[in-house]
Amino acid sequence: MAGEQLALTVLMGVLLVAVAGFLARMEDWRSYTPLGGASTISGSGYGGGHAEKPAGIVRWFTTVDHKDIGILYGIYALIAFFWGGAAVLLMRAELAAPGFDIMQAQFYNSLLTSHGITMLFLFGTPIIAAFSNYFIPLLIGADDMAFPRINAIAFWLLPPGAILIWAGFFTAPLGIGIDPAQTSWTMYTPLSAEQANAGVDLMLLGLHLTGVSATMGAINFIATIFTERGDDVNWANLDIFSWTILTQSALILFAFPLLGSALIMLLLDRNFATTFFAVEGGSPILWQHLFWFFGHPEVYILVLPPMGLVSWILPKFSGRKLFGFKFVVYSTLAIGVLSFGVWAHHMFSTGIDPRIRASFMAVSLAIAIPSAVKTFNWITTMWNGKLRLTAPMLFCIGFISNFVIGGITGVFLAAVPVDLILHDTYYVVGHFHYVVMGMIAFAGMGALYYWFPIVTGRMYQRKLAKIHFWLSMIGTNITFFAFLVLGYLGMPRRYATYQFDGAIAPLAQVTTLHQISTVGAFLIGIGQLVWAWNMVQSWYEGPEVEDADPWNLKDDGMFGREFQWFEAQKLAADGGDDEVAADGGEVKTDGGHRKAVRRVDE
Ligand code: HEM
Ligand SMILES: [Cu+2]
Repeated sequence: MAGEQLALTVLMGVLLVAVAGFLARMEDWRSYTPLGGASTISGSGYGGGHAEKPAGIVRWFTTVDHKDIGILYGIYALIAFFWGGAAVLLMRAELAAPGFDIMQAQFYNSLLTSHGITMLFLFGTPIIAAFSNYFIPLLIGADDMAFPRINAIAFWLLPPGAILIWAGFFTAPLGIGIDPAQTSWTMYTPLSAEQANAGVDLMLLGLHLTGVSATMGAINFIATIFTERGDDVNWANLDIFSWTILTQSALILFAFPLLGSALIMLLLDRNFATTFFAVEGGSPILWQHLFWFFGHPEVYILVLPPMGLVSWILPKFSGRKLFGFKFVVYSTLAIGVLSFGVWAHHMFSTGIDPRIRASFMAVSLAIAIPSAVKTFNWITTMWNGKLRLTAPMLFCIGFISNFVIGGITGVFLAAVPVDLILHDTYYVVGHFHYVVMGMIAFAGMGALYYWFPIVTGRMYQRKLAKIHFWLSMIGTNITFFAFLVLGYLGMPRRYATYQFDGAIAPLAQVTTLHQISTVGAFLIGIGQLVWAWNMVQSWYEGPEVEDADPWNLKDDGMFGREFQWFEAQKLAADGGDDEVAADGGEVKTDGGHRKAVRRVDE
């Protein structure tokens, strides 16, 4: 035994020395300065002159360039999206018939848990970070984030986080007793405290890492937006997307450390016999308070930036400026503040004092006001506009119409008497899926299409993009409208099977609605396959974008700063002198001086 350990230690030592040796021998790794990476003070990088990025895989592992990190976030989020999507298609297949047909309850529960956690923490937050990392510096005229290296570290905390969160699925087949967690995404105690399975601990640790990552990112965005704006960007003309990211970052700063603390308490309860959440001597309801004080702001952490994306993209294809810009900003801030005052609307049925319930109901209803302000501003922006139904615009319009259903169902739930009937039914699941799928994923897709030319220099296949939109839109509404109806029929959420007493609930109808919803889910899935094919094919072979204004935004005076940057980049590329361009030569675009930074390796 001791001999084995000694051998293992020696082996690890040799491995470490080998890695250190490899790093030391890597060409120039110390002097590697990615473009704009260190420009916060001098604006021209350090180490004298430019250095080219390393090629291939080393570039992606060492980059601190905000654009590269944005792409990394995007790829990571999309891998998670497919994982979460695969999990849910299995679940929907199981629910197409009432009994246990293709899996057992344990596996269903672990898919349910993985789906929720993955979509919210590994897809939702990172897909937003993908856009904010890539585009915020371009939109505010900064060379990079305020802390480029912290930016890279924040991203690199995520892959280990995902591996820990998913670990149970990889270790279950090994038969070593570490199974996927079955706690659902809310991790309610006492269930989550008492499930004796190390997979739960791994998941909690992984979640903790993603929270640290999000907090680091938020601090970076706040610092960037406060200190790195170009000379001509002030608070009054800061773009709407940056405003929503600034608000989101503030919410993250208050919410995620709280989740982190609650997770630690849960880990202590599980492993060190503390009793924070114990039924005797502690309180399971305490978990719900802590979780939802984080959890409700989290839903706005997820939805505010997509609202910002729509507020930015929708006017471009309406040929008009965003209507009531100031009010869109104010409503963003109002939602941000209010979102910390409504957490107990997730706990109406836990038996809290009716007077407290009433006040939480009032604040929850109040959130509908700034939400409606935004909706009316979007509609007014389109009113009498010159609408162009490109793929990004279709996704924006789909976003708004899904928000109407998602928001109004939320208002119903915020009313205590209604909630007491519908709580923990499929109605709640329908409500928040209209928001998370119908809004967050839709805005993400719209922005992906809108900025595809900037990121890849190519255009996507427009026809496939429209097919993608219609499959997603129809699929989303079939799937989640069926959920709302299922909720009214009394179908409880989180169940792997359903067998009602015919006198209480009509089993035949419930089964039909589940089947409808399963068909809808598969439509969404097919849509995403079309999208994946379009992205990959167009990235390699799509027609190159010749004009820096692929959307003809100049005609309407809507040529945004990120496209100005794109134009400057193209001009510098056509000018032929790579060295100068790579070093950040000054190029004048309409407005002010901006750095022409170009990726030298492309
Ligand atoms: C007008 C705005 C909204 C109101 C009034 C509202 C209200 C509510 C209420 C009262 C519940 C609790 C229902 C229950 O469990 O019985 C709920 C659940 C939920 N809402 Fe909303 N909501 C709104 C917008 C949003 C948005 C924008 C998101 C997401 C970005 C969202 C995501 C969720 C989620 C994830 C749940 C379920 C949590 C769970 O139990 O697993 N909601 N909403
Ligand atoms: Cu809430």
